[in-house]
Amino acid sequence: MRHLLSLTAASLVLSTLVTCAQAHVVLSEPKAIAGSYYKATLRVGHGCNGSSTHSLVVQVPAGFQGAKPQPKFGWTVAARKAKLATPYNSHGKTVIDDVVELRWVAVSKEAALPDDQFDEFAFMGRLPDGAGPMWVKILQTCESGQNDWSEIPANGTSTRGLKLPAALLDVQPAPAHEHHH
Ligand SMILES: [Cu+2]
Repeated sequence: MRHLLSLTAASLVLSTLVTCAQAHVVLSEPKAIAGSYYKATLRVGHGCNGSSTHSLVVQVPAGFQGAKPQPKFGWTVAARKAKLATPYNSHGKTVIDDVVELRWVAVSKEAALPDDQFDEFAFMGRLPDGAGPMWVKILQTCESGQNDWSEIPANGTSTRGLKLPAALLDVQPAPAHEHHH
């Protein structure tokens, strides 16, 4: 009986940990094709140690072009532009500054996202032509405390063992297409 009880307790702790890892701030579509238009949906699975989320500041990763946020009822959204280190070409024009940061803020205490609920915050844009991992850093601020989702593994893309990993987007090579002459 004693054994059974402690086993149950252990599996409860384990399932809490697993739930949390899956409930970080993650992209609901973590894979996309290079050069495509992509809707990035950030899923916020929990608050900060039980406290409600009232703002989210998202660093648009370098190479993600023309980021445009989806408005959200109950939240203000703002986009900040900056000069790009690497300008890019879009529809025959050179883009030298672009959106680098998006910020959602709950308009009231009531609009904040409770810890026991989840929600999604989305933006769209064009992915670069080159494949590879893209990391989206997010600062989640709560009524009390904050989570800085900005850890990136030293190598590879496994976030195992990281406490506050950035959200990973796996940009995959575009399939070779037929040439029409
Ligand atoms: Cu978590």
